[in-house]
Amino acid sequence: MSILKILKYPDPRLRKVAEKVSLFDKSLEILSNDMLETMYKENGIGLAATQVDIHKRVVVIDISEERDDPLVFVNPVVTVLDDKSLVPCEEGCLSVPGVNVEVMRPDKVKLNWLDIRGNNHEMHPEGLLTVCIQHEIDHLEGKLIADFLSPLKQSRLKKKATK
Ligand code: GNR
Ligand code: NI
Repeated sequence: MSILKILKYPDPRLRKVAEKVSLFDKSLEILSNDMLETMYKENGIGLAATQVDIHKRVVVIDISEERDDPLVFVNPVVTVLDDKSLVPCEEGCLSVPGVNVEVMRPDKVKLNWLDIRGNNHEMHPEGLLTVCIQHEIDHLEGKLIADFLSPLKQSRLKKKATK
């Protein structure tokens, strides 16, 4: 297994839109294991392939207290079931160190994904998993929590990150 390098804001590679996975081979298993190892080393609760400069729709998450419940989501899709039910969360990001941003996200969603063998799954996530999977899918679309800040705070953050 290997630790991968995490891209940091404002690296333009974080803005690429990731491509769907269509090949369920050994390299996908290696990528997801390397992403999990990298996430654990950095004490994150999630990581999107985009953050390690791999532009494929692969996400890993572990929201357990014991850090012993690794989850892998390939081609994850969230469908909002009730667009009026929003929850606030103070979100951090390994690619945007030093900031926490309060983001409002839909709370009632359906999640569809494939596992590393290419089998379909569906669930109705709850709590932190609902927030985290949406944060990770944002990465796959090239979106960052910095984008939720006011223009003034964004320019201050960019100055700080590039000086
Ligand atoms: O470690 C992380 N914590 C976190 C907290 C609240 C909402 C989302 C997250 S994800 C983040 C790791 C990360 O940057 N994933 O892309
Ligand atoms: Ni992030």
